[in-house]
This record gives sequence, structure tokens and C-alpha cells, in this order.
Amino acid sequence: MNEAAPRLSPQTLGQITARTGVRQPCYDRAALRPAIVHLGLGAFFRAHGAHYTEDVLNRSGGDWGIIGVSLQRPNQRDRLAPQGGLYTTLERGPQGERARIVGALLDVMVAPEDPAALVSRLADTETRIVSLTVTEKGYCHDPATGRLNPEHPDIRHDLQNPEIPRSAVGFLAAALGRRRAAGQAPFTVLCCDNLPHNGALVAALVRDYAARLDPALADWIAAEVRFPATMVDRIVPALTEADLAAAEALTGLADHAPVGHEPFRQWVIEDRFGPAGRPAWEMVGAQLVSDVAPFEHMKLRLLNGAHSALAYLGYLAGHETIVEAVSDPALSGYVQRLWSEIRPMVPQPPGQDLVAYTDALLERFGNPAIRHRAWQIAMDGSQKLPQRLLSTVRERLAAGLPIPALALAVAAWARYVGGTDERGAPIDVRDPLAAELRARLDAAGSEPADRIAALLAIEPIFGTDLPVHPTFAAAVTKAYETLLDVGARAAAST
Ligand code: CS2
Repeated sequence: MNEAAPRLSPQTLGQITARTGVRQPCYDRAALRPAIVHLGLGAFFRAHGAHYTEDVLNRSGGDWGIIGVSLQRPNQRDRLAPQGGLYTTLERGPQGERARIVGALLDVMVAPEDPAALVSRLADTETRIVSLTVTEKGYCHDPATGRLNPEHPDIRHDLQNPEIPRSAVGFLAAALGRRRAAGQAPFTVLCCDNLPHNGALVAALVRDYAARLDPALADWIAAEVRFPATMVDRIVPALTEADLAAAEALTGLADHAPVGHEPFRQWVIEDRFGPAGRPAWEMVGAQLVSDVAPFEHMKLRLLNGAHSALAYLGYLAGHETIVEAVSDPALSGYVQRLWSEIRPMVPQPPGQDLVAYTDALLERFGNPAIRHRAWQIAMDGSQKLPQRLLSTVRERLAAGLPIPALALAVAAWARYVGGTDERGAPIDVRDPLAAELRARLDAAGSEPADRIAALLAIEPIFGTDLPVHPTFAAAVTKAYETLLDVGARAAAST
């Protein structure tokens, strides 16, 4: 039997050097300060934002260390703490797999274990940037309007207990309140979630929340705190057992928290940071621009819109992953038609060609080394549909243009949240509105038009305009009927 490999840690790192091809931190980790606190320490950030920062450190040193924060569960901390924050990233492309060790992460905090400690960490003037990847639902807002949902249980809790919050918005406001009270400059808030106008959106949510506690704090936030917008992109599937084995095979060390990711990455950042500064991310490929909006439209609508459409149709058609879905000619033909509907509504960002962009997307989706589960992307559809698909729907309807492929994507979501797949097996529907979706469908009965009307009536998803739009409801109902009649593969082929 093989001996167990030693665990990755600062003490064992030296054992990798004998091996070829594994990049390691080549800067002085002891010089790092907790300058960035990142809320939402998932696989995505560890393979994206932390990777860019790691590249800057490798290139030019500095002290931009990262404290990662889990807002819910302790798993990441439990896996990373014994490794001194070190982890392996696995870049997976058609040419094979390359491992690298990331050292920028200094420590992991688990917010619910000691919320006051996190508020203090954020309020400490060493914290210069607070970045976030808390997923769409983590902002406790109404996705159709972008407004704070004051009825959200976490927001209600935080307004009652502002010093020991639960929500990201509550933590930001509590810490900014402390900075203000102490007469200190604020940190910069860097939202890295796939939300439209993410900087302005989070700014408005934090101000709205703060105003309910202390209007003067809301004014101070409006005047003093920077919330640059960003567009983030890298396909990073959730951790699997196979990743653990792959990391160990490449490095010779056991890592309980590796991350597999595609080679491609993009980060477009609004260059609007306060005197607290930022790492020189532009040195390592990030684009610092004055207007992120065109890049964000391109990415949210063409990448994420297609991802969601492929996730629902692909899942229903029996495909486990995105690569399987786009390897099915029915679905790859469909996604091209979907992109033809979306592209005319997306202004071309500087230096980007949209046809080349979607061609590259098809290659990325078809990367056989990335097994991104349709089920993972299908999650939280109520929070994703508005910015990924429905904003394009609105613009096409306003221009009098047809929406067959977009309507099929919405219908596939409706079919998916019905909770039973095409072979009659139950679907594990994960969504913050899952109970409401279920209740509405149960009340609607079995008529397709009634089921679609019941779902379209959910205002936080569809607003007040789309449910009463005659073309929209009719197009989605028709696509839904086709899905029921012939199944997802055949529906996607028509
Ligand atoms: C995906 C995204 O899970 C999802 O909903 O669409 O995580 C996607 O992989 C990233 O945005 C790619 O940058």
C-alpha cells in the first residue's frame, strides 16, 4: 500500500521543489498583511481574484495578503487552516493539467462563529479592500428591481442586531459605521458577483440598509466609500473527489482544498479606488477601465445567459455537464441561435468582437477537462434569470423582434423548477424561492398556460411588465408546450 502523502502546509512546501512544473509562491509570505478581506471564500474567488493577486505578488512582491471569510459554513476553514491557507489550483486545458500553489490567503474566518470578530477585522484600518463573491442571492435583494429586500430574514435579523450581523450587507455597514465613528477613511468595496452594475447595486443596498439604522451613516457612505464595478470571468466547477487525487498526483502533497479551473480568465475593473489603493492587477492582465458596463453586458448575457439556457435544457435532455450538452448537436445548434438573438442587443465593448467572443465561448464550454455540472449552474435560477436572459428579452420585445430561443430557455427553467425530469425522476431544485415556485405550480394545476402564468407572476423575477406582455407569455407558453410534447432535445432542434 502507498504511504499517505504529507499534507500541504508551509512546512511541507519545500518538498515540492524536486518536482517539475509546479509553480509556488516566490515572494516572502511573512511580509503579507491582511489588506484584502474577501467575503464568500468559494472555489471561484480562489481561482480568480486570489489568483490575480497571487500573480502580482509573484511579479513584484508587496503586502497584499487576503483574509478569506465564509459567511455560512466552516468547511473551507476546516480544510484550509491546517494548510496555513495554502492550496493547489489545477489549470485544465486541452493540453493537460498544470498545478500551482497559491500563498496569498493568510487566514480564513467563519462569520457565524464570531460575527463581532469579523466586524472588527473589517473595521481595522489594515483592511483596505473588502471584495465579495457571495453569489446572486447573497445580497438579499430583489433581483428584478435591484432593491434591498427588507423582509429577507437575514436583513431583518441584522437590522435588529446590527453589531452581530449575518448578511454581507450588514457586515459592510457595521464595519463602515465603525470607521466613520472613529474618524477613519473607509475601505473600498469590490463586488465580484455576476450582477448587473454590481458596484452601484451593492452601494445602493448598503446605503439603503444603513439609512434604516442611521441616515447620517448612509450619507457618509454615499460621499466617502468607493464601490468600483467589475466583470469577472473564469469557469470554476465545484470541488470533486477527483480534484483531490489530481492535486496530490501533481504535487506529491495531500491538499484538502484544491480548485480546478479553465485556462481562460478575464477581470475588468472600474478604476475607481480610494486612497487605500489596490494591487497592481493590471500588471497581470486585469483590465482597469472607466466603464465596465459593456463588458458586463457581454459576459452576463452571452456567457451566463447561454450557461443557464444550456443548464436547463441540458439537464432535461439528460446531460450531466455543460461539455456534454454542447457536444450534443441539438444543443450546440440551439446555443448558436440563442447567441444570434442576444448579440444584436449587446453593445460591442472596446477591443472585443462579439462573434469571436461567442466562438471562444463554445470552445470554453466544450473543454473536456472541465466537468461543470448542469445542476450546479441551474441552481438559484430566480436570482439569475433577470440579468442573464430577461433583460435581453425586454430589449428585443421593445424592438419588436422575435424571441424563440430566449423563450425556450425561460420555458426550460419553468419545466426544470417543476421538479420532475423527462424520465419522471425528481429534480433537486435549489433556489431561495423554491418553496414559492412549488406552491405556485401546485396551485396552478396542469394546464401549460396556467403554469407559465403562475411563474411569470413572481414579481421579483419577472417584474410587472413581462407577465402582462402578450408576446412574452405566449412565446414562453408555446415553448413550454413543445418541451412537454417532444422533450428538450427535439425542442432545441426546432
Ligand atoms: C455559472 C457561472 O454557476 C453559474 O451560474 O454560469 O458560475 C460561470 O461559470 C461563471 O460566471 C464564469 O465566469
